[in-house]
Amino acid sequence: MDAINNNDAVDEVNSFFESAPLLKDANSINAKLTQFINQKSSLSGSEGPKRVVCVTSGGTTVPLEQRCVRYIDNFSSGHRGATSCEYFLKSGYSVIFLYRRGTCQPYCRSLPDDPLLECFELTDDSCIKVHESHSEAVKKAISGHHAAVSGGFLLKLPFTTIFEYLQMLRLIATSMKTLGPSAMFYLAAAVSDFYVPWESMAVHKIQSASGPLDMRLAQVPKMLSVLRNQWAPSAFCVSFKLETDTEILLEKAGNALKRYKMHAVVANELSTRKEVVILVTNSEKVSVYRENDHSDVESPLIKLLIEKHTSYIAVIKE
Ligand code: 9Z3
Repeated sequence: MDAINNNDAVDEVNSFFESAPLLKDANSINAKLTQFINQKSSLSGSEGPKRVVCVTSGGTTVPLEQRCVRYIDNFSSGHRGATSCEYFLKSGYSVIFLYRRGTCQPYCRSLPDDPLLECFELTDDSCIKVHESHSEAVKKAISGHHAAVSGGFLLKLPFTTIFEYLQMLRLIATSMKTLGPSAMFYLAAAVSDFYVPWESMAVHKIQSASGPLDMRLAQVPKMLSVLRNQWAPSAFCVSFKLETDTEILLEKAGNALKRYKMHAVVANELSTRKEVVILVTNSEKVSVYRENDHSDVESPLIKLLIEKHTSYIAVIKE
């Protein structure tokens, strides 16, 4: 029975990819990934290749028209992903940051919403100068970002739609397979559960004169099992579970852990997500709090996850 279910799941995944619009720039994305990962594989230490984490961040969109005017969106500011990326980098990990275009970026958290217009000003002789009140934040953003990118520790890859996200995740995961247990997936992106299959999608803008819109959404196949079983079977995998109803949060997180064979699931509730998360593993459920109102919950969370990743690598090596 399990084998039949598994085959069905694989068929659904294959048909999702076969019918998805082709990923633009797939060749250049692949080239960037190969270069980034080869560099890490060649830098092997006593525990194996250098550690690399793929952090996903932001929400995926579901287009309603092929020449898209309207789309359904998933909530995520990208704050969790961007903040986590900084903590992983600080701990010596290299990061592939798969993020939704326009969402929060690593090292930019303390900049205002419109940094270009608010942080900079024109001097009398038409030069550009950093506004005094933002100068510390701008210096921190530039130096942090520059050190990570030019040092070859951070690769940023943007997506918008569910089609782009899943195709890119597959490219990343299959490239990271060579890293074995040194690879980690930290899947904080808010991924659409439902979508309009490309072949049944209206080509042009849907006309409002046709009256109320009746639309059937198909279920996005569960890619977590494919990631675990096929794309990168030795990688350490952490997924996120978001609910607005605390009553069902832990049960859902536990189900995801078992069903998709995750190594850990981070359970969070929408309104308290910046203050507390619950780390669910096979052996325990640990509440992780931020230290105070000015600190990040991602700091203790990433520390804990890195400890678990270390034990995981040690066990696999035995
Ligand atoms: C999360 O739960 C993230 O922690 C948040 C972060 C999206 C809440 P922000 O970006 O928020 O800082 O504003 N991400 C996963 C959400 C999700 O869609 N999970 C799926 C689910 O819950 C599993 S992949 O079913």
